[in-house]
Amino acid sequence: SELRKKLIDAFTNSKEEYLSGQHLADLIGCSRTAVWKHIEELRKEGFELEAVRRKGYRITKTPEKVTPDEIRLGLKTETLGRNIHHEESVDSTQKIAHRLAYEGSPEGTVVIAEEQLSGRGRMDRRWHSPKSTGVWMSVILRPNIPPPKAPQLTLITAVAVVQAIEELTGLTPQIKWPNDILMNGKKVTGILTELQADADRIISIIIGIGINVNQQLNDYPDELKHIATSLSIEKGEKLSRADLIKILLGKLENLYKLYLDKGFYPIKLLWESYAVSIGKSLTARTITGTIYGKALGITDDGVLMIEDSNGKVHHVYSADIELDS
Ligand code: BTX
Repeated sequence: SELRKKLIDAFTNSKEEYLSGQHLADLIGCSRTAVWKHIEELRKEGFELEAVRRKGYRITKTPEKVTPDEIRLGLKTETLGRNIHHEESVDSTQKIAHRLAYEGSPEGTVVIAEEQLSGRGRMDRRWHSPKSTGVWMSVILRPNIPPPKAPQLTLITAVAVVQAIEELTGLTPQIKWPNDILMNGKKVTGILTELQADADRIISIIIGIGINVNQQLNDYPDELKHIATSLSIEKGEKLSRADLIKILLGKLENLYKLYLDKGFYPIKLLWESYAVSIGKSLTARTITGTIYGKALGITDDGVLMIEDSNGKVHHVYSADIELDS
């Protein structure tokens, strides 16, 4: 609202000095009760305010937002993130990115939301995306590749996310084929790759990336508490989502260029160096059935190879993987 904007401006101009309720009321032209109400609203939005008798209010902490300005500041990419849509609350950033792609938004367009009300995973599963704690982002790419190669983009993105997390935290996550990124065996990131394509040509690829950044264990619903983690839980400190996004867009752009230039092979080597599943016994649930066996690796196209107990090698294009313990 207009009053809220004036209130924020007043605090911005006060440069951390205390502002009394009466002074604020005069500045923004409302009653002291109204000032108090707006201050309560700010607290609900994530601001922390200190109130000291006879002195007034002071903002001690702002909610960490990822505004386009904050992301563009210092961004080193040529195309990725040059066009940013930032939303407060959406169903799913994928939905918005699909519409933008359809309407012709350029390659590198990024949709970021503070919160997703129905963030989605693969096969209509849900992705828990609480307010201002994670990176909920969709990236539009328009590679000139045939549709069957699209899953490679998931693997490229996984490598980019791992490299970005490494740079930001100094910790190295692991990749579980095809799209899970794990720290200490728990999921810190999910990747969802979707397509708009003709029979023989990709029109656009929408890459959805969900990274848990500042959630604490109690922020997760019970069913996720033992399978999910966040960068903050692993690192033991709060981290900047804007920095993570900037680093990630840089890594993704570099790997994407490498891929368009040299093909999937160099990506495959990087991917394998982070993969947790290679050489392990696992269960793969696919649409056509369940395969038990040992993961041999991925093909040059990014397809998972599993050897079953009869020595038969299965090529798996899409599945849920459970590592046998
Ligand atoms: P997935 O199908 O591999 O994983 C979904 C499963 O992961 C859920 O069934 C649940 O068990 C678990 N899960 C849900 N939320 C979380 C979470 N926050 N942390 C860890 N585990 C969780 C993975 O699908 C792909 C997720 C992509 C999310 C991005 S966010 C931006 C974009 N917009 C959108 O709607 N989806 C993508």
